[in-house]
Amino acid sequence: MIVPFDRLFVWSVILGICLSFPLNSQAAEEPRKVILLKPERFELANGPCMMFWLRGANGNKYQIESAPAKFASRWWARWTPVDFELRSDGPVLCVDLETYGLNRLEYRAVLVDEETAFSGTLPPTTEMIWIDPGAFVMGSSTHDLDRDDDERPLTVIRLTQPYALGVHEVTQLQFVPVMGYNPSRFKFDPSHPVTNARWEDAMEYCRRLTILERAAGLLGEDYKYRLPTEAEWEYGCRAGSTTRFHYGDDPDYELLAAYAWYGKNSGGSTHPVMTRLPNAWGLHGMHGNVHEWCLDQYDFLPGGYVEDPIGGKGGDLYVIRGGSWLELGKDCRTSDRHRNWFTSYVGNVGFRVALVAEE
Ligand SMILES: [Ca+2]
Ligand SMILES: [Ca+2]
Repeated sequence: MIVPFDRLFVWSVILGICLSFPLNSQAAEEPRKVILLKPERFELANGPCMMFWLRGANGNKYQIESAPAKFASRWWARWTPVDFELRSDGPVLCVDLETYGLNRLEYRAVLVDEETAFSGTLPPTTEMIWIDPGAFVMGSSTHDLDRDDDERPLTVIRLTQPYALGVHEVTQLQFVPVMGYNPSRFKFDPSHPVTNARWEDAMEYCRRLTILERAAGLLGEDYKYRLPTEAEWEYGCRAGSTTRFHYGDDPDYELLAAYAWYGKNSGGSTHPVMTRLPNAWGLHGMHGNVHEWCLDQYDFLPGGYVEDPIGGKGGDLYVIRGGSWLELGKDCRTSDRHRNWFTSYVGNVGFRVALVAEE
């Protein structure tokens, strides 16, 4: 995936300044080429930021990863969800304007070689449901006595582009061929959703699936997989409904067990996908089984009217949705919002993929 340079301004400012400047770099961690970067803290008018210089060959594509130094063992995670391509031999000054208040203290650049970066194989077909553009109200009303504060203010959202969602959560059967390992808490049946996948693992799965399906002629260059935004997730879950669950309000949670594996009926584990009733658009597991990572950083709902939102000034907390085998019924409601450190491995969190047009 080659991303236009200016695309990165969404996440940060990358300035191409060709100056001679000392660079702390070393080759390590074969087969991935890794350049450890030496960040420096600078004070800007609106707060501190981190800067570092990257030297590489013109045309090389790098993924910048960061780690919170507070962890003894580094938890490298993507700084940006996109790769960027050097347009000169560098050095290039990279500025992380979003670091203040966050834990991104160490940085490295990993050379992206899409031909050899991984040895994954095509997983079983990912069945997708296409969803037309449309508008809906995100959040919950005062009629919902179990609503949490972060489900308001109600926000009118219009999704302007068609997209598709996986019919079910990504299973271990799908995850393992692509990623080469199974992180799941419950491994006794590969038709269970994958769990213990970090946010960046889910993002990497989407990136690899895109490459694999394109190489096999199953996916055009103009489409890609990624995590759904929180708005895409809730719109898909609602399937036109305005009630607490996609099948109705269910005030006493009497019907939930027919649609969801959750704390009251799961027996303390995940279950094979598509073994509860789907919503009106044919999506399974939108309530329960595993929480699902979204693309967005966690933040409060903006209120008002928003088009195609991608939430996000919440730092390293990312949105998970839908409840899980572990939760109470209230935590499986359509509008209920959860969050997790994007570096965390959790036994009740998985994901489903979205398919969207390449920008
Ligand atoms: Ca789910
Ligand atoms: Ca909540």
